[in-house]
Amino acid sequence: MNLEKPIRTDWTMDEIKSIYDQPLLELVYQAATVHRQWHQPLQVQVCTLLSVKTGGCTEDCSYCGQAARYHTDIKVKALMSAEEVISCAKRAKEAGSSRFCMAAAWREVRDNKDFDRILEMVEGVNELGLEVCCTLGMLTEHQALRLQKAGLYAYNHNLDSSEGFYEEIISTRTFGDRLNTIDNVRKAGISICSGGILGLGESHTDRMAMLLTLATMPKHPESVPINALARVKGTPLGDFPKVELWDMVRMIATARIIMPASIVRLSAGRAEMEEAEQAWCFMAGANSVFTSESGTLLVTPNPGLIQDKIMFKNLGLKPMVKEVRE
Ligand code: SAM
Ligand code: DTB
Ligand code: SF4
Repeated sequence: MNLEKPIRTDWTMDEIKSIYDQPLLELVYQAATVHRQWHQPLQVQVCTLLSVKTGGCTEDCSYCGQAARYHTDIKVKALMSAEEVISCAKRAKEAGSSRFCMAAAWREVRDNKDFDRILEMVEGVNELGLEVCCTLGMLTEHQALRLQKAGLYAYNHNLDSSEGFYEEIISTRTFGDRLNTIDNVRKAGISICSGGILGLGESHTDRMAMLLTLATMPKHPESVPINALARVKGTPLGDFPKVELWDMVRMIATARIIMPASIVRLSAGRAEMEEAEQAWCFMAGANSVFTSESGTLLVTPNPGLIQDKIMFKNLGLKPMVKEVRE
């Protein structure tokens, strides 16, 4: 904990704008300075991501290859068995991950056998001594509590974009639904992982507005994933332009400055980034990445374990052993 400067939850749009709009190198320098006041800058949290249920989702998120209504090449895969998932988590731990995130292509959690199986997975992964995370769609307060009791450490639920832009990309749920689930997760005492995606056609103001929502929550999300749109053929955004590196750097740096204690994760987009480009993101304050055994994120490519090992060595980075919790 940095005692000199408190964590602020009263940021204004004007203040965020004056940080975000700075000349890039000045912004990166400031972010790198804040990063060093709050974190060990050479430690990067490695979070293994596993898609435990893939595709066939009823939502219409226009960026997502797993939405059933778009014609993509993605193969639908039923919910994995708890044994399979737990042995994957074991291998992730051996390979240096400290967090294991299980993702399901669901709109929301239902109180059925599948949820019981998820709870079994959470228990098993928790017993391995890993920080267990899930991202399963919307949750009620009661479901969040059941997950917490099973040993869930964190829940990923992204805002994705600004409130104003939200309905341009998703019509089957609202921004308010997202906030409601985040509230339910918070009430259950689970750590929050929430961020968004760049490259959906949003403006810089939308990006800042999303950061404002995150940074003015009563407590900042403990992790903030910043994703670049992973373009999936067949989705409405499949042929959108690639997100510029400097846009990712600007977003990461601003997030680092306004949410200094949070883990900022360089999430989707790494497959299309050179090592030197990723290094800019780490310099700007990113201190977490997603990895996976399969070399895919959920359904799109991601650097493999070996490639990341080489990058860590080249940049002098070390996998974070465990997140320091306030
Ligand atoms: N179905 C649940 C939900 O939407 O909350 C959990 C899984 S969903 C794949 C988790 C997050 O992945 C989404 O909220 C979104 O931020 C991100 N995501 C999905 N597709 C993406 C893409 N093509 N590019 C970048 N991020 C993406
Ligand atoms: C997050 O912020 N990014 C991850 C995770 N949370 C679950 C997912 C990114 C998905 C990228 C596209 C895909 O592979 O489906
Ligand atoms: Fe479904 Fe999640 Fe993809 Fe939206 S982002 S379509 S809710 S899997």
